[in-house]
Amino acid sequence: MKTGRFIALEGGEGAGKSTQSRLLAEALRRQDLDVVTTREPGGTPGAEAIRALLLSTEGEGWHPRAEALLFAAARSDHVERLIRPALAAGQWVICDRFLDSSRAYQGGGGGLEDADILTLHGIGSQGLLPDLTLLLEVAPEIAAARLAARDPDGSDRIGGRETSYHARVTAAFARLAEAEPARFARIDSNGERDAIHGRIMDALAPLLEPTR
Ligand code: Z5A
Repeated sequence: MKTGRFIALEGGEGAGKSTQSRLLAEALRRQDLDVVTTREPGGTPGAEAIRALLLSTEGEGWHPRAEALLFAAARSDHVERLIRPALAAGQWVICDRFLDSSRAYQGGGGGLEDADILTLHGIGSQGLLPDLTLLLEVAPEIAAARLAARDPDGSDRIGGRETSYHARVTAAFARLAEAEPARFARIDSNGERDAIHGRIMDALAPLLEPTR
């Protein structure tokens, strides 16, 4: 039986995670692998309901600690009801954002302790980690141009935060990847979609070998 793998894509807004998730899933399916694509926050009905609470621009928004708890609760439902069953069935799970987004946004951006976010992940999701996390890194002005073209009417509650918040998020992602180079592949995500996809397939090659 083929072994399921868990791949997460991380990075700031406009890095191209959704685009590259789609291209990756198509490429893996061409290799006859059974692939599930999903996203965070979301992926199950319960987690999608929490997503609406988190990203709505109505009301005063959440305190950073409440926000972290909501992301962890959404992730818990997603892991229990979708990710673990898919992996157990031998499927490849490609997830647009996972735990490291909480560490970068609620930790780096929001000022929460990394250890507290990991504790929440231990409680909610029994500490599940991806086999590989692809960190898509793009110059801020390129990401901004992509988003301006896609979302001329503005962003959601978290995307719309000030530039300094997003700079802290970017720095936190880089720190996480530097601290755990075996768990992360850093992908230069400037340039053409197909060239970026090629870099991702190169990074994934070691995981693909044993499944053939
Ligand atoms: N969040 C959090 O705070 N804590 C957590 O634990 C989690 C999430 C899990 C979710 O927003 C928000 O929740 C997010 C982090 C926070 N907020 N922020 N910032 P979301 O799911 O709505 O959005 P996103 O995750 O930030 O993704 P995005 O804005 O859709 O960006 P993307 O997926 O990385 O990019 P894309 O959709 O693939 O591409 C953006 C546009 O650029 C699109 O029009 C593409 O066609 C275009 N594109 C993509 N690649 C290229 C290239 N190579 N060249 C030219 N154009 C391109």
